[in-house]
Amino acid sequence: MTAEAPHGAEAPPEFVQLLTPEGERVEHPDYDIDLTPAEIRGLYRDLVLVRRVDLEAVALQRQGELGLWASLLGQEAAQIGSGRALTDADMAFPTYREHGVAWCRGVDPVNLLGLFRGVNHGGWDPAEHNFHLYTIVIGSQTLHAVGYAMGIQRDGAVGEDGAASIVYFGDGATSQGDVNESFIWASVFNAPVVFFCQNNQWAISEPLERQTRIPLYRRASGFGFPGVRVDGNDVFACLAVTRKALADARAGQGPMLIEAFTYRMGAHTTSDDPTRYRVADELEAWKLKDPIERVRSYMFKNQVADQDFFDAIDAEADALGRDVRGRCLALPDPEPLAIFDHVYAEPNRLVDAERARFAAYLEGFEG
Ligand SMILES: Cc1ncc(C[n+]2csc(CCOP(=O)(O)OP(=O)(O)O)c2C)c(N)n1
Ligand SMILES: [Mg+2]
Repeated sequence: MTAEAPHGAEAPPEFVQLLTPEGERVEHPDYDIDLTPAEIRGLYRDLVLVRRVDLEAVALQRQGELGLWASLLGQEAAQIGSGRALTDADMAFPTYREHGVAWCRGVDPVNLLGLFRGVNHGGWDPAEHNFHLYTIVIGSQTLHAVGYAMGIQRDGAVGEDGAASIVYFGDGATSQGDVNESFIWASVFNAPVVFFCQNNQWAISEPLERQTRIPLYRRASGFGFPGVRVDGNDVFACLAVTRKALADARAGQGPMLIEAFTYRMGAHTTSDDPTRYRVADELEAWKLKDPIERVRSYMFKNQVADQDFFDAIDAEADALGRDVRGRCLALPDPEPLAIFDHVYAEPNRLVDAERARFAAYLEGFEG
């Protein structure tokens, strides 16, 4: 340890990896997983298709068709691996970047685009997909997820056939009070919740070293529950670790923090220009750890798929891109008064008054 090394940073971070960037399968004593060739092909398909939807969304924003888009580029494995670990009964709480998890929950990508086009106010029914609405207020969804998990506990929906909640947040979010408070509640109530932190190294232009002096997963021990760092660009490892954390949570073993160590390969959002604050070398180094390439090379080397399969997936991705684009452009503009719908489940006097005032204002344009 040098004089400059931060306290608590003595031990090298542990890192669960099952597939190297070169596509070599490696063993892990705690988190191994047996995947059939069909399951591996399914994961590869998911990764490619969500990347394609994301690419189309960025292009649509650049063409003025979306107001904004937060790209998931580089984070596909973290999202597909964890998303495919969920059962139908589990509940997921996303940020604004979890398009891959939304895909796993069966949310139509056009609904996501509609939100960023400003023509829907969330677009999907959280109860139908067990996937909550996107959350822009950094970290707030961690409290919602813990509250939901405590509800699961009180409903007695525990055990093998029970449910757990999982909440997604970024490295920057770990500095929020909400996230730290949610850790405390989860810990002392032993709530069935998995904290899934995608450490993509950046919070807009703030680098990881402005959030923490110790690896993020080690924060969990101070709150009294386990934490683990997983290779966030390794879809097998993300699946294995999340599956175990969810099973433990359902079985009554309480919360777990998973730090998926990954990289935001694109801009923070389409409003951001990362060349202003990070060097090109960094991106080049992470390109070598691409989450899709390693699965592809593993599949090739192990005859899990042939060229026809890869060609078919590429064709499917192109067709999906075209379909999503077409349906996005065809989305109708909403009724102006629809913004007041679904604010509360029950009638609300304040919202009713605002609706009436806005309706009167709109009538001023008629005739
Ligand atoms: C409470 C709150 N503060 C600030 C912001 C502005 N903001 C939007 S995204 C962001 C950075 C989040 O970084 P991180 O948690 O690492 O997630 P990432 O975008 O990298 O996925 C900030 C500060 C916000 N949306 N909410
Ligand atoms: Mg981040």
